[in-house]
Amino acid sequence: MAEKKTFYITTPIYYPSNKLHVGNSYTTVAADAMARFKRLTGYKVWFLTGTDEHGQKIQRQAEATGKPPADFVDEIVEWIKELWQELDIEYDDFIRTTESRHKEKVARIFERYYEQGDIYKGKYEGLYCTPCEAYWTERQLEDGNCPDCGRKVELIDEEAYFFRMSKYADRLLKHIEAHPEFIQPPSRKNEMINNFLKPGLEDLCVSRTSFDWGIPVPFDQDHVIYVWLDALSNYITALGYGEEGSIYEEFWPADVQLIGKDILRFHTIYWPIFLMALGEPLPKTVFGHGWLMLQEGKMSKSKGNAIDPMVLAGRYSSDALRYFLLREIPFGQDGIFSLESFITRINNDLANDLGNLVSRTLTMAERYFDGVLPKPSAGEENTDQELRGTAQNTPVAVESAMDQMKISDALAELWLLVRQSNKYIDDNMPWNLAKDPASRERLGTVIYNLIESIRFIAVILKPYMPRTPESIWEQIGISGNEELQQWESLDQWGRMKPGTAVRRGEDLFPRLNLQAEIRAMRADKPLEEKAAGEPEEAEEQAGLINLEQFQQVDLRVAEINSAEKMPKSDKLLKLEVDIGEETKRQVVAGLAEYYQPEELIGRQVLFVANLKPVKLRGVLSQGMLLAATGDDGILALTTVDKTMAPGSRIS
Ligand code: ME8
Repeated sequence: MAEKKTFYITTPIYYPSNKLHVGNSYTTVAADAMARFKRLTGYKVWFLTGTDEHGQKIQRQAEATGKPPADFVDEIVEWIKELWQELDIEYDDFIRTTESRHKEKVARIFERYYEQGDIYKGKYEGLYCTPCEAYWTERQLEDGNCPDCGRKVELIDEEAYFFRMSKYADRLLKHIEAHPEFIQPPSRKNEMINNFLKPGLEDLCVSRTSFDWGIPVPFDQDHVIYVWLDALSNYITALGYGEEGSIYEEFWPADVQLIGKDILRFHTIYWPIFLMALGEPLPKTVFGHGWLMLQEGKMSKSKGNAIDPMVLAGRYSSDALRYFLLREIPFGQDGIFSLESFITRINNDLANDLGNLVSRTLTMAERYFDGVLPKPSAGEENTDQELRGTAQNTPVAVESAMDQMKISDALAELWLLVRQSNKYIDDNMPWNLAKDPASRERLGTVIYNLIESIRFIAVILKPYMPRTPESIWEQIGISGNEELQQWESLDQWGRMKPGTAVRRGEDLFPRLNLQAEIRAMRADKPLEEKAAGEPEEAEEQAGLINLEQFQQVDLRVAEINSAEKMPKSDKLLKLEVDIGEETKRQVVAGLAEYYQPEELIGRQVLFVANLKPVKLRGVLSQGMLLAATGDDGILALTTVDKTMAPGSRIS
């Protein structure tokens, strides 16, 4: 058997300086979707994430809480791991830079640089931004502040080791120019070349002496290794770089190193030079994605304007959050996170498009075929061909988008199939086919095709939303059939077995009330809690009505005395109903497609008695019968479950 192709993907290792926000989750969710996609499509994947635990910033933060740095980071790292579990991040390894497997290798790497003359001792007198852990020159500052984060820089003056960056600058420039895929998206490449490489690379200070929370320089214990040299090495130390029999040979160089554009300089200038000095190959692609912004600007752990992904996933499900992050923002560009756009995506894409497709289809399969998947007929009509064509093209289109790291486009491709399937229902109107026994075979074909299309959708959806397909598989009766959940099973349309038991489950994504969600989240309390504490405000907030408003509707039991078809109308019936008043009410109702006039006589139905009379086709209608309408267009009158005196109030 041929060896599987490998795929190594990394995220930045996060500072455990504070809980992570939805912006940090964005990188990790995107990396997870890529990793899952590659696993699904047959690659042997290694997905690495972790935490960057040393440095002055963490030491200061720990001091501020009165905890030793090691205890301080332990707590946050625990939280981060829980978050990744909550968001279904399926990493293969989680590296902490405080682990000895990392520290020992970084010390050896530093020693080697020193021995081969890449590092020399000197004195650093200059500027430093602690939140970014970055050195700056006077010329690079913006309005006297750090050009990256806009915060104050500090003047430091200490003995330090320096790395001879300039020695490798030309080689790096050549590499970047010869490998257009190295810095992605391409727009970021020129920024690096023009702002940093062309003006000439200065040697980089790679040790500090004014604090001790770091990896000591092995031959000069007053120094700790600069946190970025320490951190960047994680991508190879985690693979066991330098160890006999490690997976390093198998997975390095990385296929994709995913980062935010804020740390592109470290990953496309320092990191490749550190690797060149070790004689190791460079990662194939460093992809700098855009920022997830709030309306008021960039989200940041230290600005205190961060949105807690744990709260969002807890309230709306991790699948919904993952979908939003991956779908809303074209990968690479900046995008705005707002609750409005999040809820709108849930309602439109997940509840209306996907959720309705599944619930309508399964309801019809239960109603018309007792939950047993019918057999499709041999022939195909135009709508069948369209649906099948879209379904068969979708895996190809999704894979091509993913290969170009266009995650949002991949989901857009998948949604074409979701929408095409909904259109297929509307085009074929199964509820009409169900009325005519001669159309039974056609009805079976339509239901079969819908379920097969839903299977395609669920298989492709899995890397992006790992939980939802499980529920779909359950509903379409293939949760025990792993073969039908595989990517390979999409090579052929029609693999669902007729006779499979299918069963409608809970709605995948109930629709949400936007206003209620906005108010509840603003109050930063779950809606239920709020409603209990401040009833009036909560009701108004949630778009609810109070009892008084409800009682303005005069609801009665109406008994149908007579019913007849309205002339020249296929839809309307003219009824006479008794609501306990002296004179009977005349009502025009759109029931003709669902009921024969004679079967209505004598029925007791719920009735709105104080609706303003209107004329329909010139006939006066004095009230309204209440009926339930199903997603599939089925209509059912609402009745009382005991015989009541006509006119009885409903409250
Ligand atoms: O920089 N939108 O760690 P960090 C999108 N430890 N992504 C965002 C974001 C936002 N608003 N805010 C943060 C570090 N990110 C270093 C990395 S790697 C060897 C060391 C993401 O905790 C983005 O990927 O500050 C960014 O690069 C990363 O979080 C920074 O996380």
